[in-house]
Amino acid sequence: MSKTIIVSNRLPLQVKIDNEDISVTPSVGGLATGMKSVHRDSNGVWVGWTGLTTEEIDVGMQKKVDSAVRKEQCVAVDLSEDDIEHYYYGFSNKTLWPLFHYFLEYTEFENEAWESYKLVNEKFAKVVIDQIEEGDKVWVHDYQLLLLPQLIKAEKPDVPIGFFLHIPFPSYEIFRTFPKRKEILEGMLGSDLLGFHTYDYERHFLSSVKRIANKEVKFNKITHDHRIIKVDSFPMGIDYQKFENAAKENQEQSNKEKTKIQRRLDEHLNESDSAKMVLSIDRLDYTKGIPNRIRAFEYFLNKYPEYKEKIRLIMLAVPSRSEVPQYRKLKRETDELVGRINGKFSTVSWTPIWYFFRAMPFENLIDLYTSSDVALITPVRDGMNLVAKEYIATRTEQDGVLVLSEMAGASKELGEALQINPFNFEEIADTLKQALEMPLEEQKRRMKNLQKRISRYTVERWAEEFMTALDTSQNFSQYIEAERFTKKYQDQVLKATKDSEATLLLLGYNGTLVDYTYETSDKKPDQELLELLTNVSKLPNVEFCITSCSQKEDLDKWFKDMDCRIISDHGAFYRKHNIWTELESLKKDWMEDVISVLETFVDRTPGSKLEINPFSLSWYYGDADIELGEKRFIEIRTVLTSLTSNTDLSVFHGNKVVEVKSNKVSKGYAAVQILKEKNFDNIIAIGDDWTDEYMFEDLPEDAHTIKVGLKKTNAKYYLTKVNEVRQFLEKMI
Ligand code: ADQ
Repeated sequence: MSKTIIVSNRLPLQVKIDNEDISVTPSVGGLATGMKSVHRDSNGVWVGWTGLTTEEIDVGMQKKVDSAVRKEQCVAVDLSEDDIEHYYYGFSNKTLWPLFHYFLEYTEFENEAWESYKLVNEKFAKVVIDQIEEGDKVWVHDYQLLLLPQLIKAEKPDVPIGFFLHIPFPSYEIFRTFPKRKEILEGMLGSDLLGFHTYDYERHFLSSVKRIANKEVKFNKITHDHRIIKVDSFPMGIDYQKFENAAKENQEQSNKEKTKIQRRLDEHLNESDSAKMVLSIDRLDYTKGIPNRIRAFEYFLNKYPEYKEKIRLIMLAVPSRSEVPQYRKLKRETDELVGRINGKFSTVSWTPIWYFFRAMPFENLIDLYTSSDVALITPVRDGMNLVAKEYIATRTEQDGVLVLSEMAGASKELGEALQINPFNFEEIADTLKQALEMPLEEQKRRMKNLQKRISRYTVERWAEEFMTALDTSQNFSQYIEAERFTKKYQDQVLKATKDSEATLLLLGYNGTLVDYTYETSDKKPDQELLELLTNVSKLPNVEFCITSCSQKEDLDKWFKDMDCRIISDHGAFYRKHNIWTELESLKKDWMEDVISVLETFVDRTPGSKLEINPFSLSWYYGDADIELGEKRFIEIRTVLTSLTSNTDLSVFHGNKVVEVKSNKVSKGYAAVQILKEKNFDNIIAIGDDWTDEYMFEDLPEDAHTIKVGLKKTNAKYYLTKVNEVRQFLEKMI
């Protein structure tokens, strides 16, 4: 039975070794819940680190740990102290985390950490590859494993790989500053499906893919390495039921059953009718905007002194990454700020901020959520922020107000929350006042809508939608409207060829028989291809013709002694029995006018160039800024279409090229002329570019037409790469 292999830095469990005893406790976090249907319920395997370094596990214990972990459907990747120091605290948390959260001033780049990051990604790849069986899928999580998809794809090209990034993807202007930007993108592009929390991250990623990796991007699809990679947003949700049920139970508890925290919270709320509680919960991380929040709270108390002694900010911060200097600095700063403000405002009976620096058990979290009138969540950057969603789920009476930073991914979905800019203290103070004074009806109206949305799009649903998208990611037929030229179809065409009296085989050249290149001098056929074509030319019932956009002089030189036909220059010239003829006598008097138009575009679009061919003009913008190129392309198309109306000229758009040529020059027209020579009872046409599309269209209905590459086509079938064309010809021989 096929399975999904989930991969994340940490396994969803805690391993403890006490003398000879090993205890393994599964964690109940959001991700583990979301993945349940993919992992626990369907034979899945989770690959990751146990949390114990190899130095912490005695040699004799290693096997026992592995088998204890295995019982939880997990497989451990062994990491040493050194790995954790450089790959985890180093590259992941001192480089990628700050960079992706726009903290350029915190972003360190050290080669040693990068080397360790590569090495650990390779360690993960090895373990994952060992687990892969026929029909399996892989789902990789998060920024610690950005290189992993490509490492797996290189070894297992047919295995569908999904990747989800839990943190923001930064804008191109930030990402471009990073020394290993290309390597990171290449790593991610090993995936078949890439998921982000929001459309903004998706858009930033695609922009970097276009500009840095120079890949073709159409809407949310990237063509890379003979594959189509789909990029989409999947906003992660929470286990809604769990939070809602816990909140309901919490409300039903009698006084005796209440936790200590709950009793203290109640005391505060009972002090006066107007006592209010404002809650913030985060990991202690500089991205969460904690100092800004405290300062904004101070600003609020100064601006609205009537709230003194009535309002309390409960700030819960979970210790996090304290090995990284910036986190220690943040801890000091937070302690000082809380101390200063409490010192400044406290009275005998009131302290404005209650600050807890620790993790809390689940029931205490629920106490806090259900007791707070306002949740004040003000990250300066946050991939999603699940705390905001958890607060909503616990408001069973539909009261309470969420004040949320517009920099959190969650803000895109939570439109009814009061949204603030976390750098604007004035706005935070005023919004906090608005939240505290919001009429109950309005609270309910907003909360109801928020609940409706996040109770529908839960973490389980998130995982399901991602998996469904991954399942269909390799079905290219939906994008290109042709069928894959599988063994079954190949056998049919080969049989038709064998049975035929006379087969005509039309073969494109650059991009069909050799890998596509812009440079003419690099297009020369290799020895292997020459031998292959020589053997094809010896087949008694097959006549083949190379149909190319290249110039006749080049083609003539490359295929000097080959017994084949050639159509050159997009279909302008034809070689048969080594004699060239011009298929149409063509006028060139239009060229001068069009050249002057195209030259103005070359001047205004740095990196673009004009190519003057005997019968056509081409404007290439492959080296221009991608977005400027696309913008100019739209302008040029409009100008040229009006210039060429009522003439026998046509304007075409190819791979970063606009071409103007006479309608009479076409591979389709040329191919039809060959068909007039003789009665071919079997026709096979293989080509990769837009000029071949005319040939596919003009050939008789029963011709076998095959597109090379993943683009929308008029052909019946498609192959993805040159190698597959050569293998097909090999079979024909
Ligand atoms: P985090 O940065 O960890 O996650 P968040 O999404 O808010 O941020 O999740 C925190 C989780 O920890 C919540 O489930 C919360 O209940 C829990 N938690 C917080 N404080 C706690 C405490 N003191 N005690 C116990 N539990 C506590 C990263 C990204 C986010 C993204 C998530 C999921 O940074 O942007 O939303 O992954 O993709």
